[in-house]
Amino acid sequence: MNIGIVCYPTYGGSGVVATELGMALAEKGHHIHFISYSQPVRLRSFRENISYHEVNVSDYPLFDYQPYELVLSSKLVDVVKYEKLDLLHVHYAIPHASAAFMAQQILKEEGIDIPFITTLHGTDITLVGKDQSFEPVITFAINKSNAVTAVSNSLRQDTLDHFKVNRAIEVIPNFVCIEGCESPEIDEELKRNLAPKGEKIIAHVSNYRKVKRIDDVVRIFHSVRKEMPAKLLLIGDGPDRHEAEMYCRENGLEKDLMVLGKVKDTEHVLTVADLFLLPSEFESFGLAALEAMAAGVPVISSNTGGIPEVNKHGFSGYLSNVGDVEDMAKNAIKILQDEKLLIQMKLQAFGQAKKFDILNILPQYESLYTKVVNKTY
Ligand code: GMT
Repeated sequence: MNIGIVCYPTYGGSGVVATELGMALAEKGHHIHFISYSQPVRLRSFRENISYHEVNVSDYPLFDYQPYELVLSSKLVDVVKYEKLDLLHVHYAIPHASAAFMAQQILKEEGIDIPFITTLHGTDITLVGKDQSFEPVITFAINKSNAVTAVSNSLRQDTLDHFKVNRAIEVIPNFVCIEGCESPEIDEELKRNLAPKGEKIIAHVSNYRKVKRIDDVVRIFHSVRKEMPAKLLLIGDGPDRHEAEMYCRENGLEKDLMVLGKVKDTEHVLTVADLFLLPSEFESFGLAALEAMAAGVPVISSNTGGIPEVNKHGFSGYLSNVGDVEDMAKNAIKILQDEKLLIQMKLQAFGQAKKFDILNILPQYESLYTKVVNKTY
């Protein structure tokens, strides 16, 4: 199949999922066209069957805000026509779903029929989506998509609760590559560099926005640090990261804080961690937690949104109510203080991640693509 994938190119989960999906489909022989305003960060190298089409928004002084959605729609028209696409798969509703609908209508005038699938990822529905100024367009674009998927049951339900949806929404969960992918070895040298005295390593990966509750991350770490030698690895970047650094300085924890920023090989770095923290206010899925589990790292998380579908309490980690830093710290200390439990939880976290192996998820997308293209959906 000749498939156009529209996504955000950044470190956010939706862009990661879209890129990994496209790369896996290309490996299976599909022709994949990534369409975005910049090359997706996870698209590490160009391989057979993959091309990238950049959406260029020129900086015209008349506009205070450049009309990205219109430029994207025009680009979609162009790519569908000249690359003879069978299907568009857009990740994140805003503004990708409405841009795809616009392109579809333009192409219809020219006798070209292009179906599009919208995958809802989370903040497009739960945060931004609930902003009334977006609501009519999102509702319309969801209802007009040829198929809609959500990354968890929780997100599917949220969409039904908050929008006037008059169509089916399928759940196709996010995934990681385990079988058939090189499983990253624990980098002992990196571990020694980061924790020279064998300190326990606690990791967090995010875009450091309010919803991630970075304050809770450092407070949990502070409580653990009172009980044992430990290091905190902060991976990724965003507005609240500075606050975390300030907290650590003010509380004498700066020597135990490692700020790694936007590393490209997160899965490699995660292998050195003993525990992963995800105390978010909301997560439709929690891809960061799944990636940690795939690296054999147990997860201390909140129990919000789709996280309980990924992290299993007492098995792959522990879940607590949002903001219950005390409970999260207690659970973290429990795992880290008991070597036997830690080893068992590491194995179980990996076992739980295996359920989301791309081998199980990819056929679900392929089957949906076939049905949508053959109009049997
Ligand atoms: O978490 C973010 O802030 C980024 C956002 C995105 O769209 O890139 O993530 C959302 O999609 C991910 C991939 O499906 C999910 O794993 C995240 O849980 C979801 N984030 C939220 O719901 C806050």
